[in-house]
Amino acid sequence: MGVQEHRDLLSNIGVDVDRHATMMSMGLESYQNQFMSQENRPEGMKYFDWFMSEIQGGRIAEINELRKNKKPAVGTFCIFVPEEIIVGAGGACFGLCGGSPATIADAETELPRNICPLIKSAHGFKLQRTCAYTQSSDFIYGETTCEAKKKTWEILNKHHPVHVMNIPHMKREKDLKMWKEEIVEFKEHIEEVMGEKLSLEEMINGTKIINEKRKAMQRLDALRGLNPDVVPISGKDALFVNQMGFLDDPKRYTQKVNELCDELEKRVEEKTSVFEKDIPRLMVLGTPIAPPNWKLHTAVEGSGGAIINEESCIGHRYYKDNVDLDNIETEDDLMGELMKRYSAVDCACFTPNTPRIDKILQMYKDRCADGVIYYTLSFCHTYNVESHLVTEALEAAGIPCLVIESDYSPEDAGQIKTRVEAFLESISFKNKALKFKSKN
Ligand code: BJ8
Repeated sequence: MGVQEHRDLLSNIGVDVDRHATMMSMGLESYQNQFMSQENRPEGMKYFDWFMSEIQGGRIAEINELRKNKKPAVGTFCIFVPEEIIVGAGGACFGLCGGSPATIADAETELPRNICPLIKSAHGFKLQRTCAYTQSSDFIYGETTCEAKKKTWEILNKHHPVHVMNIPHMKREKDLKMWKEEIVEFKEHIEEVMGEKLSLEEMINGTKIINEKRKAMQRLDALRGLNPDVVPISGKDALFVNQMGFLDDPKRYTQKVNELCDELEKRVEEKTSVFEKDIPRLMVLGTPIAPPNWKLHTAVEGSGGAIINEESCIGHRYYKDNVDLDNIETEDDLMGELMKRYSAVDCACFTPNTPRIDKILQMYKDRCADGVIYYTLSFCHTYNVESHLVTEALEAAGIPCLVIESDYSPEDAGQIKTRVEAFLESISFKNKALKFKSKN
């Protein structure tokens, strides 16, 4: 099982198999240490442990089987790419955002040092040929959300075909009109790859599959965060499940997340928690947390806190909205509903982006959280600058907040842990004082 069994396939798609095998064995070891050592994990995590072992093996074989049948395999970097259309075409859509420090030095041979690590890590994977997903993609779909990304596409395109979707930075009527045209163009591009037209039924079918996937993720979000007395799954495990949603087959993934949720429902009923009672409940806000970037969750949950939600693109921002299929009669109706759904994404690349702040305050209240961590990747200017507005609103609402800016290097792990410990201590102190006050 795993990459060894698929060496021929990996070599055929241009993976540097020896370097890839070394990287995978390090990744698996890190996963075992950080995830499998947790106590009282739900049984349903066994599937995701298995998926991790096949992440660059069995799943890659599945994707390449689709390609053999002329189905599109599309690598993406953003939740703005309408995966419904790719899945409707019978193809595979997968995330390529990098979360590893191991490829950054190679990336810096072509990219400046002072840009976001997510982009550098992914670019480095391409230069090293150590990501079997990148190697399996017929093309990469980039977007124009931030400066680092949109200029990187021009360089990445020298190594792998990249198409770019123009995402507006405002949401005025004229911007939304252009956005809808971009979705239509995207569909036409997928048709070009397939060599045939996509029917409305196929696209509706793809949308139904992805709606079901997002519903399952919403269910997991509710179970882990909306029950103030019990945390039935660790934040680290829930994050991993969300991360795998960008790689796994969507139908199988939905089934496995729902099975996990059935188990979590029982845990909630029986008040089976993976953490001690009264543990500080934290939300994480900010930039995407791509695998294997588990640094923050490991620091928080190894210091006596529980993460009950990620307000991030690998998290709530991805699954919060579904596409309304109730009144679709024509392709134009569907394109309009896709545009509506995608333009509800509250990425910091938009100006203004006030709905994000209102949403965060509501999420905090609904989850009876005790504090938030605003997490940005270094050199992510949009999320970094927006942190000022978000933290101002949090402060006005009396919500404890810790801002952490970090990259993928392990060097600041100790410093992050110390800051998290101090933050958790102050929350515990505040909670104890409130309890005392309410008793007297
Ligand atoms: S919708 S958050 S996935 S753009 S690459 S913006 S971290 S500097 S990923 Fe994103 Fe789409 Fe928005 Fe979500 Fe910053 Fe880095 Fe840019 Fe990034």
